[in-house]
Amino acid sequence: MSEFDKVTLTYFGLQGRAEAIRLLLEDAGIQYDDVRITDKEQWLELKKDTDRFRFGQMPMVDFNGFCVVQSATIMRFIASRKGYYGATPQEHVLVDMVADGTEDLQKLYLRAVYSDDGESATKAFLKNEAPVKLEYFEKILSKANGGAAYFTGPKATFADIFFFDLLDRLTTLHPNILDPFPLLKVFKTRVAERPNIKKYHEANKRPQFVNNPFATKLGAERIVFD
Ligand SMILES: N[C@@H](CCC(=O)N[C@@H](CS)C(=O)NCC(=O)O)C(=O)O
Repeated sequence: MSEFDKVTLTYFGLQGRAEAIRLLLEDAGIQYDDVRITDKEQWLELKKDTDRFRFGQMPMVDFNGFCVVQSATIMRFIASRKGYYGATPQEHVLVDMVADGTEDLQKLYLRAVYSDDGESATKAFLKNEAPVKLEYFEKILSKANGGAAYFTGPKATFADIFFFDLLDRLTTLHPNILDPFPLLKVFKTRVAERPNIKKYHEANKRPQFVNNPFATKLGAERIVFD
């Protein structure tokens, strides 16, 4: 009996913090039920179940009765079981550094898109903060086989998939944001071309909304720069 015999992901009907988990499950070829909560009352009822939703939040993934919350913890659990966490202790640490760096950038992104002055805050983020952070990722990637593969070398890890998902969100808003970062640009294509990820994207199974459309107008729209 394995935790992966029956996997159920529960989240809102959004990409949001669940999309990197979906991508990892897809890439690893793990079958899962994708439960998308769209009714507020239903969520408020589920939120009370703190045995399963320990912090009253989603995403939550039920691995055959083992309920895990916190998106990064969920990815780390899948990664450690399915070979997406590096081959040596040093690689493992590098994977964690890239994942934690991705979370830092994701927090800046979320703060901008969900701020009251969403569009101008997001413009400022995409013009100023994001490129500064992306430069660090470009350099880290260059250190692994000259950027010819993934952040820790030839094999993709959960950090690659997590970072890819964030790049996808950034380029949705600002299609040219990766122009100064040639390695990141090719990296994004490399991950998108992974067979199971490609299949998932082509199947049009992704939730339509990147972010909560009731809390921000930003998500699928491009930001228009002057
Ligand atoms: N650190 C948590 C954050 C989870 C989180 O903020 N979840 C939000 C949606 S992205 C949520 O459940 N909001 C509804 C609520 O708090 O009632 C993670 O990474 O999973």
